[in-house]
Amino acid sequence: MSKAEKQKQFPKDLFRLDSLADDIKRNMVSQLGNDPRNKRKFPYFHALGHSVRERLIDMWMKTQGDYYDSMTKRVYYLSLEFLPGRFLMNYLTNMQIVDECKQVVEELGFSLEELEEEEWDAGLGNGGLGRLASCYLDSMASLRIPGYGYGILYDYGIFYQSIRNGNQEERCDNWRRSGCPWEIVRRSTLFEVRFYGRSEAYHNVDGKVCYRWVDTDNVMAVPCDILIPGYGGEHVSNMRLWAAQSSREFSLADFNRGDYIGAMHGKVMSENITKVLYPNDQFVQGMELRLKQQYFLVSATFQDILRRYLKRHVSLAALPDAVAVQLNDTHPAIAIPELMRLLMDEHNLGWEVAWDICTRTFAYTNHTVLPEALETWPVDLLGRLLPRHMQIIYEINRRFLEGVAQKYPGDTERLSRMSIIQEEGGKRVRMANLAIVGSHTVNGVAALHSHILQTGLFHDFHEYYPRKIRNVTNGITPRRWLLQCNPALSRLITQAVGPDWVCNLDKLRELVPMAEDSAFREAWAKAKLDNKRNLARYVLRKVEMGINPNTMFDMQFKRMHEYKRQLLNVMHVISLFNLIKDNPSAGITPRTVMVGGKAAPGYYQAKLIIRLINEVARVVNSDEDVAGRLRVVFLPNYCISQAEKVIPAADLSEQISTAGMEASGTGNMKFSLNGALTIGTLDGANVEIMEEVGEENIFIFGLKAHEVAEKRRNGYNPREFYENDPELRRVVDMIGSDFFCPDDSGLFRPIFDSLMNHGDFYMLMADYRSYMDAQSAVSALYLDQKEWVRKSILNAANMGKFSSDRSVMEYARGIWNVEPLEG
Ligand code: F58
Repeated sequence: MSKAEKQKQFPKDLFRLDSLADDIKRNMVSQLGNDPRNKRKFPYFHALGHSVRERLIDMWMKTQGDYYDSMTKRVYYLSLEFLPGRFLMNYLTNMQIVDECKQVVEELGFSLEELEEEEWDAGLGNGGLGRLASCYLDSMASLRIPGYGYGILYDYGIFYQSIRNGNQEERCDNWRRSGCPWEIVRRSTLFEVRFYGRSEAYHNVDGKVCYRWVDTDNVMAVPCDILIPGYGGEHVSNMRLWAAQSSREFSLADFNRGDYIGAMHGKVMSENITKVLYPNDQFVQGMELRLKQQYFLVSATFQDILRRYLKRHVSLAALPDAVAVQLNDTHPAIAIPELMRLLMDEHNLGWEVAWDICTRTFAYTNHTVLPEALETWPVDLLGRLLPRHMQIIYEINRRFLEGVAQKYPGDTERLSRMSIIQEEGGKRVRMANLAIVGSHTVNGVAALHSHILQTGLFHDFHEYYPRKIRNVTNGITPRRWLLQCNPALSRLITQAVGPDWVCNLDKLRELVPMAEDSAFREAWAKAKLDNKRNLARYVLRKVEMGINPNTMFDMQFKRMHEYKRQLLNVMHVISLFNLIKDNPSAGITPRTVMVGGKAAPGYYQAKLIIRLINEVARVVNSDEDVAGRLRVVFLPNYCISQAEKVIPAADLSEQISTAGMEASGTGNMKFSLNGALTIGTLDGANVEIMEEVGEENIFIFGLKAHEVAEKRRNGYNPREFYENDPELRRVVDMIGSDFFCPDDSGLFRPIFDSLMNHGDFYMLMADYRSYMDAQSAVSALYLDQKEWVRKSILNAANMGKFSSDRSVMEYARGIWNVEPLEG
């Protein structure tokens, strides 16, 4: 019996499906105080959620018990962000009870889809980094790897984006406003987290100088658990999110003075720590509150980790054999001095022993090479908020630099580059350097990115620690990103190759010969068309615009950022528009260009590009010559639940970042897995996608990473391209003129300037011509539907490598040194 079949048989009886309907009605009464005869959707969604979660609790407890019994090594995934999206369909899919549940819900008078739509996304992350964390939790649970996610329960997740008069507007995302059926809040299990105060030296009983952290301001951390079912529903992991709670109701001193509001102030301020997710993508803002969030997560998590560890161990010496901690970027890197503090100040270990434990416990994943996203904290700020940690960081740095100086005598420049403390421009702590020094392994997230870390950003460290920096290419979970989001295609694939692909994505390779079978191609094309029709209905509902499912759906959905080059996409749209206007009878491949993504609220240029897309859409969509051949849509509020609708409907996936700047990308993998063809640069994981699907099945264009670097070194002149390419000049001039903003003269001038007068940092001008050529090849191929569908099948068929199961196994074997539990 195959693994998938075994899993299919196992749990259904345990899930007590025959009593599901009764439990939903019972929960309507007991959890929500609602009359089940009152057929409102939200309370029914909620009651369904409770009834589903109840069915996982036993398995969850058993899983947690198994960890204790087997004394197995545990993996702690620390992340300031998780992006699970909605839970309902994820639970049902992984429990394999979607059809049964559908039937029960229908008998109660609802469709499953309408209840699904009642759920608000858990948007506790900005983009790729947070979603990756959620995919990895799914894989760890599915592979039976003892993993825990640790993060923050933000009251407000990533903001809700709407578009008014073409501009982005942000609204706060009060996602738990109406309650959340998935969380188990443990109000009586509190951990104290300390801030401020000072570090005090004292002599212990043996006369040794020790340090203690005193006069602190304290906040309580409340754990909130969310169950993470693996595929099959038998192994259920935990995601523990912390919420801040004041350590005292209010200041008695203030209250006694009659200052009631003053007395409440401290309480309100401390609970602010977990109020809101910072909405920046690829940019760090050095705010005190952000550092507080980071330490809050780390302190509460390590109290919990050590508490659990010390239940079964007497000495901390074996911590690295029982615990692996993965730092998701540098955001939780304050964990390194925190563990040192705990080991030395609270458990009386000496520096060398503590440092050895520490560096064998931590591993760090880097997700970016953009300088503005590399975290540094002013020494003043860190020293005020966490005085003892600052002391420890200095000592880590002193010992580290001693080693460096020994290896490279006299090389002071190298010393200052590698130092954890940056001296120039006011002293700051370089968190990436701290994370590298304090971890046994550092990894990039795609082959190219890891290579750039080794040879560029972290080159000094790579020379000093030749085996530390490695690669683990990102992956995505096939459960959510194919099985759940694309039932039409999943059904077809299961018919063709059996059900095992869900846990063994390499199985998709068996689809390769089927690409030559015309009946299979037809069925494949039909699934895509159905998905496009569904999306067209969604678009109509969301933005009141009709789109034609028989046109090519050309999509770019990701955070708005200049390096991702949504502007280059717009430039192509404008060129197509010009082509049609110049020759209204020209035969062009009809396209619907769709773009979606949030811009950080303070990122002016990204917001202006959103405005440009909307103005171009207005002009294009209202032009009679263009009608039926080109349409442009900006879909507001891109989020996980929207991605689940968009991705299955894509024909063309735009992955067009400036080479060398996108660490990996994971949207690229999701689109390709769902049968979209990629147009992209050789950046991030695109390189490996090309290797897997074959050069002939992907549209690659543009400068390569080393060429971008070379051009930057040798002096890049965007005007050269402007002067030599009349088509490009026309597009750029239209953007700079008032063509797209007749009522708001000069509106898009900053975009023109960025290309022409400020050096075109992202090299759109250099890549324009080759992008246009690649787009022409796309258009030509789309007219040959047989070939297009063939390539679409070959794309999905060759995506096995990009399963997060593969990534997680690489971490498990190569970095964490853990094996899946026997099952
Ligand atoms: C993303 N980083 C990378 N950071 O850009 C993307 O290429 C990669 O595929 C993905 O990580 C997963 O490895 C990313 O999403 C953030 O959003 C940070 C949030 C906090 C501030 C700094 C950026």
